[in-house]
Amino acid sequence: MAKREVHQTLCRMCDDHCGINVYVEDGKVVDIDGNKDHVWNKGRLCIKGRAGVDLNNAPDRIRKPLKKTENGWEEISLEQALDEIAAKTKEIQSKYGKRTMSVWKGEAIGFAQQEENYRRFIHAIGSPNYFSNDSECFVGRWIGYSLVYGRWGSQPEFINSKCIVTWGANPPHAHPNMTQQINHARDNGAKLIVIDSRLSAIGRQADIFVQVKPGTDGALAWGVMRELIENNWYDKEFVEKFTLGFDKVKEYASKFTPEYVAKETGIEASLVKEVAKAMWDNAPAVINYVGNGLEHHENGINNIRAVAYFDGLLGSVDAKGGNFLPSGFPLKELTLYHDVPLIEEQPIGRDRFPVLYDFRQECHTMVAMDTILSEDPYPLKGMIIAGANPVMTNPNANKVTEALKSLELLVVRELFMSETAELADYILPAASYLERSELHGHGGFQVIGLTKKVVEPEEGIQDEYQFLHDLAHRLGAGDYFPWENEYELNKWLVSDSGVKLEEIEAHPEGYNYAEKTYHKHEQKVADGEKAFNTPSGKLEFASEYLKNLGYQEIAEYIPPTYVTDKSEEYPYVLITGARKVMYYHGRNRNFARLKSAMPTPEIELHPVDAKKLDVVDDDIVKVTSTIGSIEIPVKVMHKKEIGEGVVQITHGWKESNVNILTHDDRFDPIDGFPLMKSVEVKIEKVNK
Ligand SMILES: Nc1nc2c(c(=O)[nH]1)N[C@H]1C(S)=C(S)[C@@H](COP(=O)(O)OP(=O)(O)OC[C@H]3O[C@@H](n4cnc5c(=O)[nH]c(N)nc54)[C@H](O)[C@@H]3O)O[C@H]1N2
Ligand SMILES: Nc1nc2c(c(=O)[nH]1)N[C@H]1C(S)=C(S)[C@@H](COP(=O)(O)OP(=O)(O)OC[C@H]3O[C@@H](n4cnc5c(=O)[nH]c(N)nc54)[C@H](O)[C@@H]3O)O[C@H]1N2
Ligand code: SF4
Ligand SMILES: [Mo]
Repeated sequence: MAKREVHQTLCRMCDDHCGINVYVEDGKVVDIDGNKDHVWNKGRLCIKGRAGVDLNNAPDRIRKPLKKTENGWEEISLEQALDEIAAKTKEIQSKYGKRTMSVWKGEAIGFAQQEENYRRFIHAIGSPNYFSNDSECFVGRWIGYSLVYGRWGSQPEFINSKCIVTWGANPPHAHPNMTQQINHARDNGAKLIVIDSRLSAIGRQADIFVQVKPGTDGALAWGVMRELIENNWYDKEFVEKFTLGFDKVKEYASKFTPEYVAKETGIEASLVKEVAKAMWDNAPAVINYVGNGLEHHENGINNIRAVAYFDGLLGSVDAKGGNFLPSGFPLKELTLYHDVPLIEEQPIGRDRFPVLYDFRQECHTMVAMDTILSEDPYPLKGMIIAGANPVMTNPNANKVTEALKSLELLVVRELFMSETAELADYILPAASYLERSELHGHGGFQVIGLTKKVVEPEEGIQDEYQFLHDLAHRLGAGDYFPWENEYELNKWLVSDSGVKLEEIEAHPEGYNYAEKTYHKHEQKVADGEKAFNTPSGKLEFASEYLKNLGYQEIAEYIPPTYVTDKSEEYPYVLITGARKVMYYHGRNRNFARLKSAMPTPEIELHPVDAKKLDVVDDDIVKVTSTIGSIEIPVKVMHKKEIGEGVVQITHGWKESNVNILTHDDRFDPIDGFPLMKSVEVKIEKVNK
């Protein structure tokens, strides 16, 4: 009988990094279950967790480097692939300039060390052009919160909270183990308020469910603020000591009467006060948690900023049971922004969306495709994509395909033949998360952990670090990649922290690096430091920085275009991307055990709309926006689940790619996030 080994590591089928036990026999992953000791998931896994076995052993996994030839894909050796990619990169850089090469990292390789590796690499070879999925992911929230108090309130302390308010978030599908923490808080008496355009899984459990029309959350937030201020339900001491611009908030909020909010958002007027009262009764142990639902709108950032204001009014920022601000683990800096800023090389999108670049130092994916196609302000000729599938995940998918096809060099690092990989000149087989090793923190618990390499990848398959190391050495930038392998890099990363990598490794349940302390702003002021990491050092209701750039100084509410400029031709409002627990963007449809749970795409429709369109479940409709059409099966919802005139399609389906309909030229003006929710569409029955 084969000997069975158990390795304790972290799951990376999503970015939540649950603790797992991986069972290995004869060098092969045979099973995965939950690590009961891990601080985050306490032994629980979601349905994707065990499917890590399927991912690693998938029969359709790409195992050899592939080169596109006139006769289709040809298998080549890794050496040949790296040599040819290096030669082509040199050719492009000498012909058009160094900045015409770029990299694009995707969700599948995460947000920490792999992201920094790619930033380091592209700067090391003289180009500023680092793109990532982040310019359509959490960065809208990150910037919205950072503008207000210098950090993103992403580590809510559910367990001690007395009132949890979710805005456009869907934890049971998107963050299953976070949902357990919310449930524990409720067992301890916490109130749950859910604000969503659909009656989602968490909405069903809520004490108060508020069904807003898409893109109108800002009106509700201002309405709730008005109640708080008019009733004197706010933390005067905090506002006085730590905030800037309260008078402007007070004045602007006064317009948002419950009746006006009801008209804007489509909710009952009485709910506005109910929400405000629940917040005040439980302050400061109140969490306002913002999800993806407030991004992907033309007014996203200001709606998010408006929600972030609650942390100031209620004093919940860094409060026990509020939005906790963790102290990060002191990793060494892997990026080269201090040494090689490359600003003079005009990072793509920086002039168009300076706020995104200021805050994130990354180029904008919404500008990438136009730059490739127009060569304005300069050509972009080569791209290395790792862990992303923009053909399925970026707006205006037809344009994405056209642009990526026109590159002189497209390298895609993948496990599977994705829609984007199909367009590549070279596909390099990438190590799965079970075949590489990286550091990951759980800020809310102040712990750090190491995902371990539990099996060796087959020959020809490389982890991201090894690939960048080998390519950089071929391109004369080897000095920037001195570590022999990823493990050595990890050792270097922790070398200033006072903690050894081995020590972190010995704590698969999470290595606790710091005790939690609250209200750190108070201590900072006592120490003569700035209370918050904003230009003024205060929690900024009013932002001089934004004002100077020509944006609204306070988070003004701008109604969505589908309301202000109602279209007769495109009468429905499409929201996209509501997560389904078994899928991950375009991923996992090749795993039978996951696909059986939801075998086809679907458009969620209100029963009245279904009647109007004369359709029932599984009928096919054609959905058309101003830029494209798709066909998709119908799912008729209960009348309470979705608003009349509102429809929802989850992205990631090849046969009905909703991003053919979404817009890359309509965006939030502050961060440039694309319009992928509140998209105007028309719907017709397809007679088959
Ligand atoms: N299974 C699975 N999990 C995932 C992912 C995945 O693809 N699959 N993706 C991961 C990633 S990268 C991210 S960024 C997170 C996202 O995590 P979440 O934001 O928590 O998840 P979403 O499903 O995007 O939730 C968006 C919710 O907003 C609602 N909504 C849409 N428009 C509006 C609006 O205008 N106002 C309000 N109030 N609600 C609105 C939708 O109905 C939906 O319930 O999920 C992560 N987790
Ligand atoms: N319409 C619409 N579109 C959306 C959204 C929405 O709400 N609505 N949400 C957006 C959001 S929040 C995000 S984050 C983006 C995500 O968009 P992307 O970053 O493009 O993410 P995925 O589609 O998951 O692509 C990941 C690819 O990496 C591959 N992969 C898996 N594991 C590994 C690995 O270990 N290494 C490597 N090299 N590759 C691997 C997978 O096979 C997959 O093809 O999508 C966005 N797109
Ligand atoms: S929530 Fe699921 S997919 Fe995400 S890390 Fe945990 S088990 Fe893995
Ligand atoms: Mo995301």
